[in-house]
Amino acid sequence: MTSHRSHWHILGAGAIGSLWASYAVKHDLPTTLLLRSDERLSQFKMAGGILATLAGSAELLPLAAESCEQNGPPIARLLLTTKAPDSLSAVASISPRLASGACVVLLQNGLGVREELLKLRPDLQCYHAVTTEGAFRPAPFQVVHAGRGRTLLGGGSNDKALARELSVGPLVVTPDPNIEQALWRKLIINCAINPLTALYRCRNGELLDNPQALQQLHGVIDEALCLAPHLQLGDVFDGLREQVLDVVANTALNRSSMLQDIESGRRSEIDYITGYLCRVAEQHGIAMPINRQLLEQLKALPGQ
Ligand code: NAD
Ligand code: KPL
Repeated sequence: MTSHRSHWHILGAGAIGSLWASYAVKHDLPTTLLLRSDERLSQFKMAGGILATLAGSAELLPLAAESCEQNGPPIARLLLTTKAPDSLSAVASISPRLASGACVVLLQNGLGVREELLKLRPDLQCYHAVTTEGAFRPAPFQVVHAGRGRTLLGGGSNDKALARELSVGPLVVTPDPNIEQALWRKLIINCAINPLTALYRCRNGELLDNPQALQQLHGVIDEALCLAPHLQLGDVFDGLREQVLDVVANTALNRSSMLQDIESGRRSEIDYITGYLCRVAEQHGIAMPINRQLLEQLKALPGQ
């Protein structure tokens, strides 16, 4: 009954990639995880799959997995769930397997990866997805679905079919013909919250209690608003300040992904968040001193 469903490969078996893979296997979407090396693949096999806590109780899901170091059948549909800075090298490692004109859905925070991938492989059909699902990885090959959200997908002529295919169980993916707007709104939300929480080493909600951080947060938004007329994206930034403050309040207890990256010495997504905003502003001759300073401060931290 499900044999007509396309086969998806998922590159980036972290929290979000494992979340999609886990629901996919439970809802009969043929899916294969792509692990970075033969060594990771042996560890995965030893673990017996992904230990997934999707609705309170944990279950071991024996997912199909392959190593990026081995050749294999051609890949026609790829869900890319690496962090933004790892994307290009990850896709390059499987490029020989990526079919000509393959569909690649970028399910990530930040912007700028699409342009990098298209330089590497101009034939790819790249789509963007934006999600507010929440997942974390308590240990390798484990995932917890921590918060239900929604996911938008767009960027090409096949939005509807891809969104339908990637809707598995409670992960509902909705095609969005205005995905650029959703991406920009999410980008500004991340520009306002992520670098400040990483620099002040605080939870999202604590930004509201710190007058200096709050002033900077409003400064980030003011500068972003100056860009709005140049982006030709309609009313994309209307109500943005209120939306940022709502996200801060609704995720008050969260430690942002950038704070977590900085604290664990991983490279953060700053170049694809604040860095992207600053690059676009520069192309339009707009100064962004507050964002630029945050970018420089973040990049001066160890490991960045
Ligand atoms: P993660 O760090 O848990 O997962 C990324 C995975 O990519 C890791 O398992 C890593 O080993 C793998 N990877 C890196 N380089 C690779 C390579 N060369 N080959 C194969 N695999 C490679 O990150 P995440 O939390 O799943 O986030 C993924 C993206 O989704 C990020 O852009 C993040 O900002 C965004 N996001 C995450 C959440 C969430 O709740 N976790 C929510 C919304 C958006
Ligand atoms: O997307 C996020 C992140 O941490 O990357 C926010 C919305 C700031 C929630 O923590």
